[in-house]
Amino acid sequence: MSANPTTGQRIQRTVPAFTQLLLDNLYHTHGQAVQSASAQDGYMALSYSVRDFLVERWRKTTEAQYRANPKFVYYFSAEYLPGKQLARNMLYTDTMNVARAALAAHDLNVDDFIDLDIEPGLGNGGLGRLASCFLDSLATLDIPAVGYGIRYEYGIFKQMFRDGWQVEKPDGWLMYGNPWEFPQSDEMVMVGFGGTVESSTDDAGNACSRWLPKYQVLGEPCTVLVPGYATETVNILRLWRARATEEFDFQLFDIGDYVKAVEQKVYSENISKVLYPNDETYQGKRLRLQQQYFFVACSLHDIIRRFHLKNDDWDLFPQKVVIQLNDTHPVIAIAELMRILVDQYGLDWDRAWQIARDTFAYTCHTLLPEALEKWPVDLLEHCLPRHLQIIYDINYRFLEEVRSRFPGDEQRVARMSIIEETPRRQIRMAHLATVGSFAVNGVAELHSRLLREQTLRDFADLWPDHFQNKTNGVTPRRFVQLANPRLATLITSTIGADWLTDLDQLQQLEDYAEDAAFLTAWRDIKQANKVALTEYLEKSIQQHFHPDSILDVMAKRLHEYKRQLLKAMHIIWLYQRIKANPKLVVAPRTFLFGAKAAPGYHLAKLIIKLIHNIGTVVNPDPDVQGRLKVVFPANYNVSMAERFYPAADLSEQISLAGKEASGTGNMKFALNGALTIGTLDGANVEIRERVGAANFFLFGLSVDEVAALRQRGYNPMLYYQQNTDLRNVIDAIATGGFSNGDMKLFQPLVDALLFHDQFMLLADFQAYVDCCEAAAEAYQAPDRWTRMSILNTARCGFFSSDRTIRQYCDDIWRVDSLRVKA
Ligand code: NBG
Repeated sequence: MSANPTTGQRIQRTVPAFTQLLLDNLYHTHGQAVQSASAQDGYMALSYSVRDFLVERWRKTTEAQYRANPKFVYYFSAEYLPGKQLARNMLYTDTMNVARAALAAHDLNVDDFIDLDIEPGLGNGGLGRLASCFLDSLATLDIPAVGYGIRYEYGIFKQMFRDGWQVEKPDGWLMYGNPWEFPQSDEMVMVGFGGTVESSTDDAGNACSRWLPKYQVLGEPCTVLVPGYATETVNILRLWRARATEEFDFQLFDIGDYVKAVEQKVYSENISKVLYPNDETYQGKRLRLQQQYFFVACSLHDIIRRFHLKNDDWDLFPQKVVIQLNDTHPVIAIAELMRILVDQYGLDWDRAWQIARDTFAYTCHTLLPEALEKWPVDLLEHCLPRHLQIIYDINYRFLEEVRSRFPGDEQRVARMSIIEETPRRQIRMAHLATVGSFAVNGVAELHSRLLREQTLRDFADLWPDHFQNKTNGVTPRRFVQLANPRLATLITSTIGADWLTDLDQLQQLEDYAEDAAFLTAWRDIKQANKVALTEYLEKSIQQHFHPDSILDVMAKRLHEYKRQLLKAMHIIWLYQRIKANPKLVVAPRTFLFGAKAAPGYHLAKLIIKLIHNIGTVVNPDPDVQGRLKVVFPANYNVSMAERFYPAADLSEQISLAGKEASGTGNMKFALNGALTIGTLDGANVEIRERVGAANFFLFGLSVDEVAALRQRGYNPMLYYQQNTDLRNVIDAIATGGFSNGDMKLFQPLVDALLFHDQFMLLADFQAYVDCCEAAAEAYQAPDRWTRMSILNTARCGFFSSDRTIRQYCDDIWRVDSLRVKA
């Protein structure tokens, strides 16, 4: 079938047309004949065919955007976790049914191809997934937007378990090709590194600077299409890939030094080679700084090119461009834009600064000091000497402003400076971000308040209007419709399909919370989802859990502040109760974990090992009689998460209050009808407010109580001494109860608990155990539990990322939608 040259339209959504398209793509695009096609060939042909539908919309979107010359949102993020794309793209192009029918005619099952789709692991956790939810909502709301990031050749490591220990393997996700990206080498960008700065004076006597980089690296954009749901808009995500300017050095090659001949190429291309697998910790590694600069330099170049397509007055820039900085990772962009405006385009400093400051907005995603990036001054001097000068200039002017507002308060000046002087001279990227942006936001009410009152308090004193809150959200398309089709079907047949783009509509489900037939249908779906999950686990890791047991799930990155160890301690507590009295009536429970630990985070890895060892002791114990089960499949990722949410009964959100900025898994569980057991932390606070205190299992210290306890002097040992149950739990770990008598293995965990307990597990232990008991008790009344479950879904419409994005559009970005005509 050939394209219609005037409309570009060549595809129709009918089974014969789709069949033809598939064959055409298999043969012409992929170069394979039907007779010899493998499953992978079929997958590629199917993906290309679905992509064809997207391309048509993309062309239309690009055209409409070009014509309208609107303001664009540019989302800068070092991480994205888009999840599998084939099923999503089929849903969004409405091609699932024709594809299924076309394939069935050849005895092929569309689901087998969906399984072959690879998930890009270009992020660590919540921050990367949030970026992908935001792109989804931006397109769905028809907002002109482009995401920018890095095309890591290796994403987040693949996790395996060997004897209960985490083992990491490289994630070669591009091994079999990627049908979802368009490499656009004609739009390659040159990026400099290192070198020196040349100072001179222009004809008018003004000082000028020119950066003379030591070497250059090419950035090649790979464009991924981001469709909106139920709209024509297809936005793009541009991921930059580093390429060497020279393939090899001919002179060295000629004299036979083949390794040295390609050295520069290897060095350059290392920049986009691999994602740093840290979550909430920052490592001052040069390559990481190079990655950050590389992608923002490429992206700014691209943005300015796009701006100049239709505009030439720089003062219009902030009216056409808003750049959202996703955490501190892209913050060097502020200095880069200043460099471009001042050094390359000759704008005077004040005008350039006005433009930069009106263009950037910054989202902070943490409260942990170790996650706030700081770059050593000498490292910057070496890699980006001109940027360092610019940062000094920004800081000089900024500190003048602080001094004039708070005369004589030099301590404040030192606290607020972009440069930290001791123990080592470092650039505080969060300060640079705050100074160089017109808005700063946190990601949940509580988090935004703590940012204002603690982390960035001095800045909030200076510029109170700068600070905002934008509570996170999640896309209901992926996390309800695609992940939980049974529930989605029930919801749509009950209240219609509008909830998918207007999640507040879920409220209408409240009317059915007393309807016996609806309750049964709801419960049956949860049960079916649990059965499906147990079948999947059986098949993939030969582990089974009983679908009648309470499915209690803790799935998130492994970090001490998230307190997976507290969950482990609860399991041990339960086990000890059963051992003490095997006839005790306890509700059967399955504890399901999903978590990756940063490869260098030893305590986190030890917690993984402990959870595994608890499973090895508890699962086969005849006294337990299958009433407790610990399951911990390896390699938790977006696809696995999509299997967990629909099946979960209980969602564990048990971080120490004041540590989890927001959480987004908490929202996904609740939307799928899981009840939360949690602390007053991050977005839990808002979830509880919405679903109602009666439908949320709350425990633990509040932020204020944590602060007061620390003030008084927290001594974990007191709790250990005073609480027998707690002591028994810790003693069992310490004396080798879960390590075949080895008293050394878990000693670092025991010591951390007894002598530091930074995250106050011991203080919250009793409250947590009691709350778990209350939840298990509540589960015994199925109708009441189901009603609570329905109310969780019905009242969580607020947590749609569509709502979050609308708020960003109205309060920060000031952008309008641009509807693309069909
Ligand atoms: C994470 C927080 C989460 C939050 C996500 C998305 C970082 C630095 N922060 O609580 O820990 O939900 O960001 O905002 O990864």
